Amino acid sequence: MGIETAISESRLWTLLMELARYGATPNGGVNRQALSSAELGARRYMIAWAKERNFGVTTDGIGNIFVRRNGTDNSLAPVLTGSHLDSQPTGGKFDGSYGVAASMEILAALDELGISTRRPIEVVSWTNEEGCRFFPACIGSGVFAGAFSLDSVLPLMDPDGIKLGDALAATMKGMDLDAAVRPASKPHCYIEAHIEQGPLLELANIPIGVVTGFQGGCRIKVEVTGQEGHSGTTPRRTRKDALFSAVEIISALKQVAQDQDDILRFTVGRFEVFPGSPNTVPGRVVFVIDMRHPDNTVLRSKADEVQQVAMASAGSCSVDVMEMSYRPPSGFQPAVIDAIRQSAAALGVTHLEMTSGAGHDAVQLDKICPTGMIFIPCWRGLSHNEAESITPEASAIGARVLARTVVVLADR
Ligand code: HGY
Ligand code: MN
Ligand code: MN
Repeated sequence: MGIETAISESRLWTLLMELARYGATPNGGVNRQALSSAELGARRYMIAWAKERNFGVTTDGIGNIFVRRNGTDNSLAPVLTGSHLDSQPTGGKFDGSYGVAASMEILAALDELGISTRRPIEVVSWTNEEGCRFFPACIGSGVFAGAFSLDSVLPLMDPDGIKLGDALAATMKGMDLDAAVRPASKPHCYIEAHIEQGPLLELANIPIGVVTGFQGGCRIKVEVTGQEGHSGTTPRRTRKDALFSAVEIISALKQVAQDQDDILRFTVGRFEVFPGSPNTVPGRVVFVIDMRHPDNTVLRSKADEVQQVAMASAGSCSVDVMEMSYRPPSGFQPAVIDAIRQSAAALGVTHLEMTSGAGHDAVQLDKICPTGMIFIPCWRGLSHNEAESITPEASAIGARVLARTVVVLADR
């Protein structure tokens, strides 16, 4: 009997709704930011769920959670699957938590059927995937993959000046896993199931996306400096209004980002005005650009253009442009994505090959082991929005393809 037969749509939906209670917002979404008390609630739920079923639970120095189901040969590297529990401030119930819940459902289904796998299987929840509270994104998976050192991320601060190290210490205390440190070992492979966060699968009416790679992305911080002044007395001709200059810069950059084929993704999601008093001319404005494109040459040249355009549009203010992160487009190795394709075919499920517009922890894992992703459709492609939604049926189809893929790889 194939593992997919024991994947329960209702049990998985219940798990998703249980996780959605942590950080639930009145508009039906979640505010479960990394290392917050709301996220700790979801972490503790996941740990309790695992312990009730006698799975091993460990953590590491950055607070990633690993739930382990042993195989017949535990000397072998595990198959790792999962995603993240942290969310955007006005996030949806399924971004990240779908991949964690679907992976947990696989362990439950394996136990229900009494199936043993050769390799151990580990379900992971990564710390700080979103990168909105603590920048950069994917810190937990990045430390695990060796892209960031733990020492370099602990001093990072959130917008309120809280250190990542301090928030992590509170979360570690709350998880009560001090004695359960995961022994350092590379996974055999990593598979992540995630909602598409875009419209393609729903538009094509196809239930499964086989993710072949990622578009590139960069974050650029722009600081505009003018001169604070009295709003009632400072004449226009002597003003150095940082807000007006920032608006000029963003309007000019919007033109630069206006590509004909609507492939470039250009967003200014954070915009801060200082001192923020209605009767003081703004002396400083800081905003962050998130820009993405599947072609590295285009992305690189657009990122370079930001500097030139900002200087040219700053008027009487000065401007400082800092490239905070740059990640070129990448593609997955064939091993895992071939296994996903074969699982979808074996289950008679149509799939669409696609690159991911969003970043995911899989980008980090791809650096250390064969990696792949499975997408499921979400309503109108909406995500990073409280109205984010999926159907129980779509959720189960994704979990069945994930389950078959995980078991096939765990028996290799
Ligand atoms: O920003 C991203 O692409 C991811 O959803 N955190
Ligand atoms: Mn996500
Ligand atoms: Mn996200």
